[in-house]
Amino acid sequence: IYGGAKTTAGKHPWVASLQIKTSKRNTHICGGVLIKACWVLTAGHCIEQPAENLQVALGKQNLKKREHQEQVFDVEKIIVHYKYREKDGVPHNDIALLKLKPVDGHCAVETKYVKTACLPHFFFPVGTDCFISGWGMTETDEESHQLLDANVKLISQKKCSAPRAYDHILDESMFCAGNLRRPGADSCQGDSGGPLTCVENGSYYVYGLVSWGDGCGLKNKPGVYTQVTTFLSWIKSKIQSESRSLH
Ligand code: 4AZ
Repeated sequence: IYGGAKTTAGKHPWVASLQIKTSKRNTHICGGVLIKACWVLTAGHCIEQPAENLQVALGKQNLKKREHQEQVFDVEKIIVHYKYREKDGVPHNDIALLKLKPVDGHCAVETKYVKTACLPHFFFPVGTDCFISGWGMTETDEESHQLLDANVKLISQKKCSAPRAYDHILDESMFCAGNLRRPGADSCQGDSGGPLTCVENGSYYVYGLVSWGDGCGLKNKPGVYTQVTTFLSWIKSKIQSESRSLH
């Protein structure tokens, strides 16, 4: 996160760290967001490993420490969207579901530090102030051990498709957030798959997933996010069919 600040514990309890398990230590590769006890949303481009090599850590603040509030799960199944593809270096339909492997019959247990975010069943207006959070690159050119967050504003598709911004690149699976004129806060490498949340009536909605952008924190090049509303029926059908089937 560029232009961010260290979060207080429990401020973004749906944020997940997607990690590769290695013999030495686990390495954070992407963010994610808890939407149901056994289900985490992330970006399609985050999935380059088989499920056996991945784990999901919930309730984390400092990635370099073992924390009493953390809940760590193996991944039982990966479902990358059937229309996910990378074209000219740009990810389209950049979304995937991770099914967590239950421990003693249950996945995430709700605590002050681990909670689900709501799925958005409506659109937030352009200009809405929303949050981004993650452990990705900062303006000092290093990944953060501490979870950082920042505020970004939703930008219209028309403004973000202007020649000086992302001329003709955006489709309905994407939207931009940030500030075109005065860039400050932005997501960056390592934040991918993590949530952009917007608040309505005190509830936090996962409105976007960190997807891509031309650099980080650059003028006229805001962060681009996966539009979660576009994938609501896909998300619900996948979770339902998985929960219905017996294994
Ligand atoms: C990346 O490389 C990336 N500034 C993620 C987000 C943004 C740029 C790059 C947005 O994963």
